[in-house]
Amino acid sequence: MAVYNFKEIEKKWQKIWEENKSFKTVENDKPKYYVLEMFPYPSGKIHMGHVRNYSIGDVVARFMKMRGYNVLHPMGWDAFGLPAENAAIKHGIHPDKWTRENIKEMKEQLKLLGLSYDWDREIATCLPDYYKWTQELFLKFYEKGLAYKKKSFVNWCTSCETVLANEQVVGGKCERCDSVVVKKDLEQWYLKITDYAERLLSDIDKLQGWPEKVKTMQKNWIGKSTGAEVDFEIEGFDKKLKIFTTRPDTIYGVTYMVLAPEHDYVDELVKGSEYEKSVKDFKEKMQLMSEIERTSTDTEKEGLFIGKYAINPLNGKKIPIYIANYVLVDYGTGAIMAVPAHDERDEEFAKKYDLEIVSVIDEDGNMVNSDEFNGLSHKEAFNKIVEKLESIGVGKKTVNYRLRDWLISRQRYWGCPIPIVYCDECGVVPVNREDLPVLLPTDVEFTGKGQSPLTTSKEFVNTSCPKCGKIAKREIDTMDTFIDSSWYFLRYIDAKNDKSPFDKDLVEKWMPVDQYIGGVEHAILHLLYSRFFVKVLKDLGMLDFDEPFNNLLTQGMVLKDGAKMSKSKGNVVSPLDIIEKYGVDTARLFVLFAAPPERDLDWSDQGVEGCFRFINRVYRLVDELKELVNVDASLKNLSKEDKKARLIIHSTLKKVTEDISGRFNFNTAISALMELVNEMYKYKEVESRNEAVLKEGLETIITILAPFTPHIAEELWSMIGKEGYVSEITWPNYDENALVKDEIEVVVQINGKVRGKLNLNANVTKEEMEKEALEDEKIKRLIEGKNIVKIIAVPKKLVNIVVK
Ligand code: ANZ
Ligand code: ZN
Repeated sequence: MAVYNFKEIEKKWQKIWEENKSFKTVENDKPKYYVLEMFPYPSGKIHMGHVRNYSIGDVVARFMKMRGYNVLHPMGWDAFGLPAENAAIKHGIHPDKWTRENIKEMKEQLKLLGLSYDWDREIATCLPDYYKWTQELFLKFYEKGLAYKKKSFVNWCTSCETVLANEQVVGGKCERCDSVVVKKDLEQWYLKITDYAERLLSDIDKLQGWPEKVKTMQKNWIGKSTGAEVDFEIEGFDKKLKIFTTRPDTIYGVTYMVLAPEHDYVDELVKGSEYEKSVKDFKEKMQLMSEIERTSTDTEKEGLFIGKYAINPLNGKKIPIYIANYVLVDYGTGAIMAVPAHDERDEEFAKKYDLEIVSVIDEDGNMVNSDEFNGLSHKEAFNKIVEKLESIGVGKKTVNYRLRDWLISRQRYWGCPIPIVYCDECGVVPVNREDLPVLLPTDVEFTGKGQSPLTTSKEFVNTSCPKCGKIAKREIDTMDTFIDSSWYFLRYIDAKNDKSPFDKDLVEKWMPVDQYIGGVEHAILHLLYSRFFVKVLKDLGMLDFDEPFNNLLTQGMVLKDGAKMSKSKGNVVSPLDIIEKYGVDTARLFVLFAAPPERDLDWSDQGVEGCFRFINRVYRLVDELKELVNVDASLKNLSKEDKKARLIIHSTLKKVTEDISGRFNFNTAISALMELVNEMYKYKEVESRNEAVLKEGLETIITILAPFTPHIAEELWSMIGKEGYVSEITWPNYDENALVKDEIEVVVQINGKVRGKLNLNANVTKEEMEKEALEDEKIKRLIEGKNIVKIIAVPKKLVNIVVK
């Protein structure tokens, strides 16, 4: 008996695919299908999360190819970033070398998975032929006024010694190293994503094929709120204080004002006063606290009076001005009117500092203590008060977004250089196009501290001004790696273009991505930034669509014993070990079978064993019958058993087709396939078995296996003597006729109680059903001597005989 030698089989087919360039995408007239998995950071080793992500994508790609689409399925490397630089600091390996070696290693591992990638389109964001175009895009943003520099308080990781985006600060700590994040005042580059806040928000409605949860996260991140800006006069101060409120209806309840400690006015307001020193101390204290800490509901509200008063523009009331931890400088206007009766944060603060609390809305939601607005519902009052503020020129209705501009400067070496030069005469000057790419120098030192390591390369830093030619200095910060990944899906389409980032017509043809697959951890940033890039590129005339990803699948995690696999927990299962022991087809089958793609998946050694046994079982079945399927046989004169077998074959094909193309229910598709294999084991024992039906069964099993476990599928396909490759056949349609049942089961009831079952011709009429029921021996006995009152027949289901 032949043994399933997965090592040999998998090696053999991977070699054939590679030699034949089986998955190279060439332009043709078939409908296009672009399936994309989020590209990995080249850490050096693949983990189960990768195996799962890429197996899911591979099933989609292989299936859609068999369905007749021209499939684009590329892979590449998100290759800039901190780990490479940390390796340089720790082990003295240059980031470039470290990254290239990791890519090489990981690529070999990915190839072991038998994924249907067009490797000719491979990209790595750290290579000059990629980042040249990242720089080109940066300059386009710059020319459009969408990239700008400003000095501001930024999140500073005390350990990585670099600036972090808001998104990279989690619970007041650095997302990467868990160290405390503080505020630091620095000149930084930003991208003006806030200009696109409204479009990024309203276009979410176009994303029909995205999970609701991801859309909600994006909406909350953009955080639109409608309210008003109101100007308050400050006694003895010539500038007005602008505040943002979502509740202008509560303006009669304002009992104090709060400025963010970093608000521009604060120093001026306390200059030379008795409050100067305490304000300075308070500000210093605030700098050590992260935004999240400051605004957390667990953090005690804290602040101080700064000796000044504001005037309420509607009732002239004099109100004290405070600074406090819970008001942030870069939200709204950085200042608030405090209404302790109707805002919890203000209430907590007012109680602590013994401030007045004035209620302006009663229990029914109607206005009180609000002059002419008394008695209105607070919703009506909202509009009336805004109108009044507008009419007297002290306020207006506004919309505010939580979304901030995207801070992209990193004080790091291993990133895309920002193509900007500083000249004493000309100021900020973009590098000339013909001088791109600005290459990363190699003669740098990695200390891990302070400024970007790029400062240590004299050759890099010192340059001449692109405008006047005099001595000038280069920008030493590099770009956030999220920029690299905001356009990579466009580059795959035209990966070798050396004239521009991509060809417009090709991108028009292939975009949007039909199916994007990746981790939910990218639900906000990467997806938002990619959407932003596409909108800007559209406005630049470089492409002509609004959204990059039509359908999004966020796959669940791979867990072991209920916990995420991690080195620290010591529960990591290495994909390479599994592949060594069982082969990659088993590994793929397990991750696809054990849970639906969106759900978390629990690793189970028995589950893996089970999948391995299943593949063996299929292998033995095909091996036993492989000669038989070549004998001449036809699908004529089928017996009852033959028809039943065909019914199972074709209903499985139908179910699998629907499960894959609908909601990617691979697990239920695979379990249907397992049942089919069982049925074929039974059917082959039937004495009068029909070889044509057997052949159909085997071919169907192998075809269904092809997207899931491609190596064994090809092997079996050749074992049954097929020419060519199963990965290249057209996915068969199921036979409607085979699904038609010859016989149906009809239930017979007497006075509503089930008393028997009849096997009747599938086309039986109501009258025939009644007749058959009354003629059945068992039923006859049961109704003997009784009076038949009524017979009710439900077509093809049931006959109920009512007797007395
Ligand atoms: C008065 C008021 C009364 C407020 C009331 C709320 C309830 P969202 O929905 O998040 O936009 N606020 C404004 N700017 C702030 C800042 N820089 N730091 C901290 N808080 C700030 O919240 C808007 C509300 O948050 C604003 O409306 C303001 O308080 C506060 F019964 O004004 B409100
Ligand atoms: Zn100059």
